[in-house]
Amino acid sequence: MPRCGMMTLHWSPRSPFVRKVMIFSSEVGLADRLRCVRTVVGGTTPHLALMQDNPLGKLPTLVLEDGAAIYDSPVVCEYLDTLHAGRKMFPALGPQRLVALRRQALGDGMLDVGVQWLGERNRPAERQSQPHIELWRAKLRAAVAALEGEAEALGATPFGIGHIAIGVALGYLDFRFAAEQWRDGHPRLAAWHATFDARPSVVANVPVDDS
Ligand SMILES: N[C@@H](CCC(=O)N[C@@H](CS)C(=O)NCC(=O)O)C(=O)O
Repeated sequence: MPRCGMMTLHWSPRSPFVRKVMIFSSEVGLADRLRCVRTVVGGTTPHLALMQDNPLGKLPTLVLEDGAAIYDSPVVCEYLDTLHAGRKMFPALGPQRLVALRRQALGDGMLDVGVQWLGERNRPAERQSQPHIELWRAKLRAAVAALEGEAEALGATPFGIGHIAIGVALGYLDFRFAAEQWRDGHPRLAAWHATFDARPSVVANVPVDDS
């Protein structure tokens, strides 16, 4: 029998990894099971309370009904996928699962690069490493170019965890790196992302910089 208690999500409106979990929970009908607690991370001060639940001090961290905590976003999403009776967002073992997990890794990896880049950008100008910024720019451009080649396949496969991760990663480029204009030269990917952006789960979880 499905369990129906509340879970606590360490949450931030500007974290793309949290956004991924929020969109996922909305897609599978579990958004009302999450009690979101605004948790501020970043900078150099350790968040000792969060580190009780996740020693890495990262968002998202989900505290279950019994007090056990799980992280990171792939683990949280895969757990949420076990809690509903609808179509699964993580395909069962087989080639489709491998594709979905690889897409998730690409989207999450783009976010890792973007979060690093943002951290660098927030340092005093004279301490920023231009070679690192160029490296991160090159990686994100390569990822977008690879996704342009995969856009039609994305549209043709059932919506799932890979789509969510990639959609959130491209949304993060809009949120933090609009000047990069990732849509230029990538019309198929831009068209696919427009369909992603129109989903109610995505509209309900627009990123906000509340700093
Ligand atoms: N692999 C992790 C990455 C999570 C992550 O990097 N979260 C950022 C916020 S967007 C964070 O908590 N940063 C604070 C820190 O690293 O101290 C996931 O998928 O959840």
